Amino acid sequence: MKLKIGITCYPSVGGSGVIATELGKLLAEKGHEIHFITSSLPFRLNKVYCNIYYHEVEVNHYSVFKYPPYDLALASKMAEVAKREKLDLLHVHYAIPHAVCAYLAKQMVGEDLKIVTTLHGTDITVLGYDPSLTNLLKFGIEKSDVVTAVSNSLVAQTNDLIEPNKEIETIYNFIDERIYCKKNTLHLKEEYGIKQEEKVIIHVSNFRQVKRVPDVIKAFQLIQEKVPSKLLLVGDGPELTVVCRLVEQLGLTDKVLFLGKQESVEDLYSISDLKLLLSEKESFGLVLLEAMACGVPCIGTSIGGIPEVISNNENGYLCELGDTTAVASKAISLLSDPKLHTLMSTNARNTVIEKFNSSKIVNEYEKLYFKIVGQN
Ligand code: GMT
Repeated sequence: MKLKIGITCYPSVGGSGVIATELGKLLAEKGHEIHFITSSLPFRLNKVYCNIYYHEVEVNHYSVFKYPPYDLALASKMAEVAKREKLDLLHVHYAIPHAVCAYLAKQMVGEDLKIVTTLHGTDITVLGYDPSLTNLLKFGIEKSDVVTAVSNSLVAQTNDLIEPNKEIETIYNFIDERIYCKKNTLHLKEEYGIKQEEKVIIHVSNFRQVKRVPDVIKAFQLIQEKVPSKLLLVGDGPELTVVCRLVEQLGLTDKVLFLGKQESVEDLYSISDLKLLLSEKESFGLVLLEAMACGVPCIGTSIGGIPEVISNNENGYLCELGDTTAVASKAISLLSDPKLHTLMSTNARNTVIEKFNSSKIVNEYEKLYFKIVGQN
């Protein structure tokens, strides 16, 4: 049986937008009809798929309203599309506002419209601490037919913080293994002025405070004293100026390359030897999977869902938050031992193929959908 699925996410917000879009694309490849109901075209939806439709949520700016009513416009669009296209379900990413909007749409359309909500972290780890929103968050979760979260750690955190009267199931994130794999992009090293014998360390994020990018710089300072290397910083965000200043203060300007936002990060991972993700909050760390799929071992903090992705000493290393000396020491031994590096690199790719296999994860979502629409 083929399903008609509405998908709502923040189309331009990092990992959650990526997962929602990639899931839609893979479900469409399996023959389902996908309707994205979002404020703009999801940024990974970059080619024509005959069974993927995009419905833009438009918010009119009436001078009488101080705030444009995005949430209501979204709920209304969800209801309109669900009714016209006879959707079986809405799969929304983020409880607030998307699950609440979906519930409103369901009230308008009827009980047959099912709601699947996926929690990605920021909704819980930020909004969950705002007492004015906790009850709404709980409501959105409880009114969904099925709720999933991207790691066991996020399930536990949601249960602790929100105490919803609803079971939350873990469905891990995934990447498209056909796109994320090691490519021959060695020419990029030369183009960036990196010597072939220099090691490349990479960090990719949206430079929010929680990503602790200054820790990446501090660890790199220690690493480059022992191992000839360059650091690639990919992404942009509020902390960028702080990071630039720190790089200058530490005299690392020649060794740190600020690449800004990049589309084909797999090309950059293909010239990288190590990835650092030293966040203080991270429900999963999708960028780890992207790197690991390209055979790049990672060092991460033992925070949130990161230990569910990095197995210490097997496909990378885990360090305590803020312990940049430990990060550097692990990095130096890994980068100085080619045999160990090859082993970790193979293990990293295998972890993605085995534990986070995209067809396996998409099947898990599909199974849930069939269950709630009554087709076991
Ligand atoms: O990390 C961010 O700032 C973006 C955020 C998002 O909403 O896209 O990422 C969250 O969802 C990703 C996809 O599930 C996870 O891989 C990230 O770990 C998670 N971020 C946080 O928990 C801080």
